[in-house]
Formats: sequence, C-alpha cells, structure tokens
Amino acid sequence: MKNTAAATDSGRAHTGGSSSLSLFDDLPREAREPLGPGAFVLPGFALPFVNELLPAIDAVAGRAPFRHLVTPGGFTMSVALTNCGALGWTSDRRGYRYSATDPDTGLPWPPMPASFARLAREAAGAAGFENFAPDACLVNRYAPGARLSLHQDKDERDHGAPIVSVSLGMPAVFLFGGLARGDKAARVPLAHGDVVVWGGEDRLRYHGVLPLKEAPHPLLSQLGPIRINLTFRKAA
Ligand code: MD3
Ligand code: FE
Repeated sequence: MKNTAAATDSGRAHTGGSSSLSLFDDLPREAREPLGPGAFVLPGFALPFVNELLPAIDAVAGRAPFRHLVTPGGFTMSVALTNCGALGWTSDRRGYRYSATDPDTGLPWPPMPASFARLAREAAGAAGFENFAPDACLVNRYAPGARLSLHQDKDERDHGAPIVSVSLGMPAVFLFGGLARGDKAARVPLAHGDVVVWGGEDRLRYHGVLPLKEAPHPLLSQLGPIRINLTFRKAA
C-alpha cells in the first residue's frame, strides 16, 4: 500500500507501548500504526467501504447541505461541514454545541447511514474499542487552502468513548499535539481511505489539519480536488 511506506517514514512520534500491539495480532503488520497509547492509524481501512460511503455522503448533504460555520470569536471556518446521526456539532456567535436539529433547516439531522455506522464500529474494534456506537457523525469538506487550527474535541459528554476519523479524497497533513496548546505537534500524513481511532489518554489531545494542498488522489474524477473527513463521536 503506497501510503504505508510514507507513513512509516514520516518520523511520527511513536509513544505507544508495545502492549497495545497485541490487540492487532489478527491484522497484517502494515494495517496498524500506533500513534500514541490510545491513537491508531489504520491505513486504507476504509477502502472496501468507499463505494458505499460516497452515495451516502451525497444523500446526507442533499438533506443537510455543507455550510461554513462562524466561531464564537467571529471567524468563518474555511472547512465546510454537515452532520448526520441523532446529534450534530454546530457553532455560532453564542458558542459550540451539539444539536438534534440542523439550525439551517430546523429539521433533524439525516440519520446515520448504515455503512457509516458499520465502518465506525469495525474500525474502533480493530483498535481495541469494542461496540462503538456513535450518535454523531461530523462531515468536514476541505477545498485547497482550507485548514483546521489546533483545538481539542471536548464538547462530547463521554470522553471515555473513542473518536473515529475517516479520510477520503485529497491527502492532508494532520497535526497531533499534546494536552496543552503549546505542546509540539507531530505531523501525520493521512491519505484517501485511512482511518484513525483516538481514545483513552489521547482523546483530549490538541489536533488540527494543515492548509490543504492540491494533490492527486484516487477519487479525483468523482470528488474533484477536495478532502472529506468523517468524524464519528459519542456525543450524548
Ligand atoms: C486527535 N477533524 O472535526 S478528525 C474535527 O481531518 C477534526 O477533519 C479533523 O478534528 C479532520 O474536530 C480530524 C480527528 C480527530 C478527532 C478527535 C481527536 C483527532 C483527534 C481527539 C484527540 C486527538
Ligand atoms: Fe477535532
């Protein structure tokens, strides 16, 4: 797999203990990449799901269109997003929150497609988090130049559940920081089809995405020059 060699050579911080590797005895060696004690890259894990995911993303975006939200500080996000599942993450001048309805339409968010739920559960299980049942899926869309500055995901009630992140389309460089904003961040290249599972003591790490550079990817003719990231959470 092309991206496996790139990821291995990237000089990422390997802080994971060897004990976590025993969780992966049934996976091929290249199919797991510990990033921290609770953070695992699963290169290409989503590839067998892609043909189901793309029409499902279109269906979600047809009912809850992508939008650029405003942060409480008054900045418009360069990343466009939408949600599916019982709860959706949203932001405006009053703050960040999870909501059962889409503030743009007043309607419930589209239900979580079955293919999304299956992928999230299987990926979490492959990283040692059994029976992951997310109630929220945030769908981020990046055009060239879009970025996500360093932040923590702490609007979820249960920080014990992992987060599962699925990268589709253009590659990106993910920033994996520490528990304080100023901690040095490792740069992790993420390619089309890669899945990352974050839990345990890595769940509250600062993280972000460097400005997207236009680059070729396997779905260029279908998606165009964009990156889609699905982030599955247990929010309630
Ligand atoms: C690491 N999205 O939507 S998800 C986000 O690629 C977000 O769009 C990124 O960060 C993206 O909030 C990456 C990966 C992620 C999520 C939660 C984490 C990474 C994390 C929590 C702790 C450490
Ligand atoms: Fe995040």
